[in-house]
Amino acid sequence: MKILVLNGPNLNMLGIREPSIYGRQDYSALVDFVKNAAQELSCEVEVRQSNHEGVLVDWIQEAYGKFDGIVINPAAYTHTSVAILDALKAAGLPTVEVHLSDIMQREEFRHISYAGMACKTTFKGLGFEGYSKALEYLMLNR
Ligand code: CA2
Repeated sequence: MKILVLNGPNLNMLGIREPSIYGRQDYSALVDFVKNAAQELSCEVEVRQSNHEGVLVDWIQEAYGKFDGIVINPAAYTHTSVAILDALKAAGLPTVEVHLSDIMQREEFRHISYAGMACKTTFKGLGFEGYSKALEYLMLNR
């Protein structure tokens, strides 16, 4: 099973500010964590990050026929992007949404997730662990 892991804007800044919300570890630690989790689950992963909505849309479209599933943390685009929602629907791959923080316990504008409407489930508020849970979910529900 080959899974595309996508991370949205500012996640490359992890560990630099707001450690009380996102933790102290940086983005490269997140990539290492996801790769280790994939190895333990015997699945293949490709991990990408972009600050640009259109790039994320392109990657989702291109995943069709190349990957068996998507794990996505769309970051701030979660709450704004109908384009990412439409791309996920168009690609039609099993997709799981992840958020490091619990978006439902934060500001009201973070309570809506457009991307989540095309996802099988969401793991939120579990930090890095949410990504391993998402990979596991895709492996068990393929
Ligand atoms: O909790 C999550 O994973 C989020 O997707 C993270 C996004 C936020 O906009 C979502 O509402 C929830 C933010 C990504 C990282 O933002 C940083 C901000 C300051 C310092 C470092 C990263």
